[in-house]
Amino acid sequence: MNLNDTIAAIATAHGVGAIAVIRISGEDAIEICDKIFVSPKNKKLTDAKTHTIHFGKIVMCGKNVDEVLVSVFRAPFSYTGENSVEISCHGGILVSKKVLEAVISAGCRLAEAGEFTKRAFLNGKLDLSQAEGVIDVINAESTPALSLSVNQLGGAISKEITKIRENLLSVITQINAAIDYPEEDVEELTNAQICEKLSSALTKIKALADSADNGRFLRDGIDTAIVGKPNVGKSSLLNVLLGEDRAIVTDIAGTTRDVISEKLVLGNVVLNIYDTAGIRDTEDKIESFGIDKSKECIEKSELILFVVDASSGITPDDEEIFKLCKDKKVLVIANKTDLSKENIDFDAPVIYISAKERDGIDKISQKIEEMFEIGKIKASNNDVVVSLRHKAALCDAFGSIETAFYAIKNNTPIDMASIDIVNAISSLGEISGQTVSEEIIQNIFASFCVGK
Ligand SMILES: Nc1nc2c(ncn2[C@@H]2O[C@H](COP(=O)(O)OP(=O)(O)O)[C@@H](O)[C@H]2O)c(=O)[nH]1
Ligand SMILES: [Mg+2]
Repeated sequence: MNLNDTIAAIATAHGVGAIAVIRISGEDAIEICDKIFVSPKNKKLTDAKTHTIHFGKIVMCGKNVDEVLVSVFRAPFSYTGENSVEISCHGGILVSKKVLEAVISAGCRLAEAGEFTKRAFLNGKLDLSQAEGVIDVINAESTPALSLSVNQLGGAISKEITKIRENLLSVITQINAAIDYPEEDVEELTNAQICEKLSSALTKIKALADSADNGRFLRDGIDTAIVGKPNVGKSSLLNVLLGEDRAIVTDIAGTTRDVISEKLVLGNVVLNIYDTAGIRDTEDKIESFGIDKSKECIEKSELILFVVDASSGITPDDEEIFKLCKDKKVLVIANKTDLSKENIDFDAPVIYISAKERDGIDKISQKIEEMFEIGKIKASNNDVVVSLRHKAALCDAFGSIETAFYAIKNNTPIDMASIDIVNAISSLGEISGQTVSEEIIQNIFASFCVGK
């Protein structure tokens, strides 16, 4: 990928809409667009000031392609930091493709996935965690996930990491000064002072790393299995949560034989939800395959919606199934309260519903939010929740600082410990992108869409 090329792509979604935007970025963006742009008064885009909008036509091979508005952004005052042009044309699939074709024929190349944001990163417009925030904002499926991504885009993670890094850098500077100029009167940090600074860094890093699980639940959704005996209303629950008849519901036990998976947004939570075959002893080969899959599903889920029949009360089979879920977060859904409501008692929260009457369904999302402390996460505007990539870098940094901490505590020569502190600084730099490998950068931007 040559980053000196001028690139172009359709930035809006593929489909029919009111307008489509074709984005061009690179040194020659304005000149290239000028070749195919004709304004009513023959104004040239090359004379245009930055942040101005111009009405005119896109013309290719003497033919009008569309009437457009062209926005001009001059380096460094653009998203990418380069000269950039955005052509807003009519939002048809063909017309936007034709405008892109005209731009390409005037001398651009097609942008690769995420290349605009990659250029913004390389030009210092945003750091790597902010660039990741861009994709998270686009992909956010729930309100808290969106607000976290917007915080990340605004630099919330970068700010936290920079503070920790700067503290470690000041420790290193003072250690190095004491080593390099022992005869000079450098104010030396005592081992106790260094340990104090390292221990404060460890606390902060741990808190950040611990936030990753919450972040994953918010961003990617909670893997959730609906389990229970046959005929308790598992598939009915899935359907009522989805608001559509996704799974087959009958009064014949053993109807659901395969695992059905769906993603759904429930209040403030995103669930990757699996409806499973009811668990029971059976001679039926296909059904028992399904039951094995249900058990696998319990294993890989983070939340179990354990459905029981509130009208008939708990049976030994329910107790057995509950035992299979003992290591998981379990929410007991006592269904069929429209028939009657026995007391349902498990060592887990219980919610009474009627899937048939759609009664009590709201309480499910509220309870899940409580169980996963979603409210706590979305409470603060400045909350920082890191991704798994960030968590890995934080854990590396934690390990290095811990090694340095104990080395200094045990009076190991200070220059040994300083190597570990430098390693920690480098690990933290992977988050903001100062010390990250080209391969990681490549991977991150490859997950973007073309045009972003
Ligand atoms: N009265 C009543 N019947 C229900 C309710 N939920 C499900 N059912 C019925 O129970 C039977 C089994 O439902 P289904 O969703 O297929 O259960 P599954 O085997 O656990 O997936 C069907 O006849 C449903 O109509 C409910 O809330 N009240
Ligand atoms: Mg079913």
